[in-house]
Amino acid sequence: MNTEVLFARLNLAAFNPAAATGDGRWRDGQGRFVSENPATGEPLAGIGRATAADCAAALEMAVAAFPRWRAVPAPRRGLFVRELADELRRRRDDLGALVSLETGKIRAEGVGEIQEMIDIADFAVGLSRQLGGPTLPSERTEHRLMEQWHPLGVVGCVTAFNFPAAVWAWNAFLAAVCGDTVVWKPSPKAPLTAIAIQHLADRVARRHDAEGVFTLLLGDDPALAVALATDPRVALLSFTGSTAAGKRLAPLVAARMGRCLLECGGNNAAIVDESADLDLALPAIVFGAIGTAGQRCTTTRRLLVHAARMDEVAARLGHAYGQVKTGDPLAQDTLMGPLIDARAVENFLAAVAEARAAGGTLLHGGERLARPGHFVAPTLMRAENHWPVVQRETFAPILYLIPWDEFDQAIALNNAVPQGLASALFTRDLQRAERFLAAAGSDCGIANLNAGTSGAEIGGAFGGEKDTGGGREAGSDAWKAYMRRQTSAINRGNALPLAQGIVFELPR
Ligand code: UN1
Repeated sequence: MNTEVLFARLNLAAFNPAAATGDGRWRDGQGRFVSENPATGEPLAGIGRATAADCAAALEMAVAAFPRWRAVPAPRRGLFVRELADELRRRRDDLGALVSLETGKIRAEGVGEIQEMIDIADFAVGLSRQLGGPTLPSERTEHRLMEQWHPLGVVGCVTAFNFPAAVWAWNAFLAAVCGDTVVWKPSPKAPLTAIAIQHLADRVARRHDAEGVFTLLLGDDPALAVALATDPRVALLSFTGSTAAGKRLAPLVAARMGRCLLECGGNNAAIVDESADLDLALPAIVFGAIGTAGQRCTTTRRLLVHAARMDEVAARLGHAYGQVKTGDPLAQDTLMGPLIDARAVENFLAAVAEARAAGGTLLHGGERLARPGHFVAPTLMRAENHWPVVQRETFAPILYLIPWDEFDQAIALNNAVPQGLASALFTRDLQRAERFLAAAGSDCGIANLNAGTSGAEIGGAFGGEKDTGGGREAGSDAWKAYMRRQTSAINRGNALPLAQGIVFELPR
C-alpha cells in the first residue's frame, strides 16, 4: 500500500485541518493530534485540533444552512445524497483501504463499510419520496386528522473509531433527506476517513446548494462532544460510543430538553442448542467474535452453549481460531487486524487476567503478539456469565464460553447483562426459535436466528435497549428520529363539535 498515492487520491494533504464549514472552506484549529496506524504504531498524519471558535463556526454554518435546506423539496434533497453515493461508489476501494489503514480492520471489512454507506444512501434516496404521515379518521363530524413530518434542525453526530464512515452515513444521509443539517464530530482515532468523506461531500454540496448541510469538527478533546450536547441549537445529538460516555452526554442534552439518539455498548450473546447446525453456526460465531478484532458494538462476546455440546463446540472453535491469520489488515489473507491502540491492548490483557483470576480457563490466545503494532491473539475462555469482567464490554476479541442445561436458562443468561444490543440463536427447533423472538425471549434490539450477532444490514432499524441506550438508526422507520411530528385536526364543516363530546355553548 502506497500511503502517499492513496492520500493524494483522497485529497488528504500533509497538513490536515481541524474543521470544515461545509462550503469547501477548512479551518486550521490550534495544535495537532496524531492519527496512528494501529498495525505499525506509526503516525499517519497530524490533524488540527478544533477550538471553541472552530466549533462555533461549524455550528453557525449548520444553523444558517438549515432554513435553506429545509425549503428544498425532499426528493431534491435525495438527489444530493444520490450524487454523494455516486462519488462513494467511484472511490469505494480507496476509502475502504483508508478505513483499514486507520482503524486496522481488514480490507474486506473496510470496503464493506463504504458499501454500507452506499446502501444507506440508496435507502435514503428512496425515503426522500416517502416521508409521509397518515391521515386518520376524526371522532368529530366533518373533521379529519393528519400527521406531517417536518425537518428537525441541526443534528450533532458523534461517531466512534470502529465504524468511522458507515455510522456517520446512517445518520447524515437520513438527516439530509429529512431536511436537517449535520455537524459531525468523528473519533480522534479515525480523522482521516472523516476528512476524505468531507471533501467528497463538499464537492457534491456545491452542485446542490447544500453548503453547510454537512460540517465537520476534528479534535481529541471531549469538550467538543460536550459543546454539541449543551448547545440548544443542536436539536438532536446522535451519539455512538461507550455506555460511560453516553451516560455523561445524555443528561446534558436532557437538561435542555434536547433529543438524544444513543448507540452505546453491547455485550452480545449467541446461543447454541443441542440441535444447532455447527457448520452454519461456527463461521457466524468466529466472524462475530473476531471481526474488526472484536471491536464492533455487535461483536459476539458470549457464547452460550448447551452443556452436552460444549466440548465439541470448544474443540471446533479452538481449531478454527488456530487457522485465523492475524496481521497486516491490508494483506489479502488476513482475517484479523490489530486493536486500535496501546490502551486497547492493555484493556484486553486486563480482561483476560481478570477472567483467569475469577477461575476462567483459557482455551486459546490470551496474549499480545510480539510484533510492532497493537496485535493480540483471538481469545477463547471458559467463563461464568455473572463475573464482572463478563458483564462488561471489553472492546477486544475475547469470546467467553458459558454452558447451560435448560433453554429457559439460556434465554435468562442472554438477558442477564446490563447491555441489550444484539443476540443470536442457532437452533433447528421451531418452538425455541419462536420463544427466543417472543416478548419473554431475547431482550435485545436485534435477535437473529441462525445468523450471527454482528453484520447487520441497513434495511432494519439498528440499536438496542438498556445500557445500549434505546436508539434506533439506519433502516425501517428510524428516520422519524430526525424529524418532528405535527398533528393537525382539520375542520371542513360549519359547526364546531368538540372532542370527547364536550358541550361548550357560549351564551347568545
Ligand atoms: C458498530 O459497531 O457501531 O452490524 C456498528 C454490524 C455493522 C454495524 C456495527 N453493520 O456489525
